[in-house]
Amino acid sequence: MKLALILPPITLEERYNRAISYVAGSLPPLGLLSIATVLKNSGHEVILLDGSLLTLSDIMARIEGFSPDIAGITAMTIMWPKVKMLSARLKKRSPSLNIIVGGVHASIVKEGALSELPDIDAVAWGEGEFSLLEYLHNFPGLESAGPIAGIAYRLKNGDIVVGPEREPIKDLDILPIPDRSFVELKKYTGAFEQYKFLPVTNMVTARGCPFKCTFCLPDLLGEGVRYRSVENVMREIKYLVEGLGVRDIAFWDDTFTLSPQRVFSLCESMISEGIRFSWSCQGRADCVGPDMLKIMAKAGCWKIFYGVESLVQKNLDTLRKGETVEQIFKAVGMTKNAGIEVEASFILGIPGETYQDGIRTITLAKKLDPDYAKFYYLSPYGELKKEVKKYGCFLSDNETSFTGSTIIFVPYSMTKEELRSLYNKAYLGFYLRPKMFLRRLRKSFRAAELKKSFLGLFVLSTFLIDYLNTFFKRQAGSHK
Ligand code: B12
Ligand code: SF4
Repeated sequence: MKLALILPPITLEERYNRAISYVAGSLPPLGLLSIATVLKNSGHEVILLDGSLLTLSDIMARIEGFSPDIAGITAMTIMWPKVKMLSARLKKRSPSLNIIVGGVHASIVKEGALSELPDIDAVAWGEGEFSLLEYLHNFPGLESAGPIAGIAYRLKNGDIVVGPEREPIKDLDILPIPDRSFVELKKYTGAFEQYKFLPVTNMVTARGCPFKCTFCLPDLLGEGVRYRSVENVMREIKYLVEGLGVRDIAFWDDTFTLSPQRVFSLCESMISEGIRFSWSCQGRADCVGPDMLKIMAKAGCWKIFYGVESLVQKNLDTLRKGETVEQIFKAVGMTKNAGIEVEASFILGIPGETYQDGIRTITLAKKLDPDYAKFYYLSPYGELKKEVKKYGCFLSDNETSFTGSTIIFVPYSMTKEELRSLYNKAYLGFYLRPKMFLRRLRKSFRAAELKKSFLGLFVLSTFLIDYLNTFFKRQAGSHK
């Protein structure tokens, strides 16, 4: 069977916002890579078209040349309208092309996608490797195939066959290592804070997260956490570093530091096998300790990302983050002591958060002093989305606005102007500090870092312009 796996065309400006797009970047779509490899190994002919790098006309031209039987489209929420547009274009070009949609947003809406998107034939939720394999196995005889786990599909008479839940893949080692020949690795530069050295790429060593933060979707790929074995992870690292010349790996596990024992084993293997590369990962403040951080640094870890969210305890509790402000300060201090850089992200506009709370988070963020800080407006996903209207004004249901860089929710506890002013104040206050200038100056001896510094300054100037604009408008308003 011939299959084209597609991430819809989306620019960095559409993914984030104009200002952030200058320092943003993208890395390969790991979900599609994993699926492509499983299908290829089963004898299917597969191409992967990544709309982070390709335009709509590039994609249509590649489809024209390849003439697939099936198109599999992936999408996060922000890409959902693009799926609608792309599926319509594809169907118009070739009415017999079968279109299946999967990924994050499809896993939220499940069979509802079939009524939302008239041009798609099927939708898959959760892990896609074996669902899609089974779908292909039954294709083109779907009319008599019966339910397929993890998939809902349309019959010719318009009826919909909804399959049961698919069991999460228990042993991740049965999955092949994602074959990077489906993409041009060197074309991906990653965002500012995603690499220290180029070429950089991404991989995952586990799936799932045991925590239940209200704004998140921890069970997307199935409940609970599943780990790949250390040997299996090491094979992928060697393939990337020794085989493909990758110098930096971003581990995209939800919480890489979840199991201390496993982190130790992984780091010990990286050290003893002498593979030279830098890497970064995502951690939680309550899942790190000094010994763990020390061995991570020794194994090449240069940065840990912490989703801090807020530095006001009541707001952390509202989000059911399960961490204390004290733990966050301690974890960041320990990470820096181990010689690892820190990236922290913060959410502004949490239900019940006041303007003063926001100011306190910004002030404390400066005290916390991570190397990189990102500030987001609350984009309610998960549990919070269902009840968000209880806590404030929900300004837009349009999926494209769920970027975290657009205001779509304003809690009753502050005004929209206050929220916007907090966002600009946060970026300007955090980055326009002598300490940050000195830090960047020290790094800027390397060409890649110098470029980052210039782009960073440019982005800050756009925040400054927006801040001044809002300030003068408010002044003019108060003189009327
Ligand atoms: C790494 C990561 C990032 C990275 C890079 C993301 C990127 N740009 O691609 C960074 C740090 C930059 C990032 C940023 C953001 N992220 Co993010 N991120 C992740 C994370 C942790 C891992 C993604 C991943 O690669 N997973 C591993 C692969 C194997 O899984 P997968 O892609 O889902 O694919 C599987 C299935 O979905 C399915 N599948 C996928 N596609 C298809 C297609 C077909 C046809 C089929 C059949 C099946 C199928 O099969 C695959 C294999 O089993 C996820 C959480 C998670 N655990 O997935 C969040 C996640 C994707 N991010 C999320 C969010 C909200 C964001 C932000 C908007 C945060 C914010 N500011 O508010 C930003 C903005 C992103 C942007 N604008 O592009 C949400 C998405 C929510 C949503 N409804 O869209 C997630 C789910 C986390 C959460 N909050 O719950 N993110
Ligand atoms: S925010 Fe992080 S810790 Fe919380 S549920 Fe999501 S992935 Fe897990």
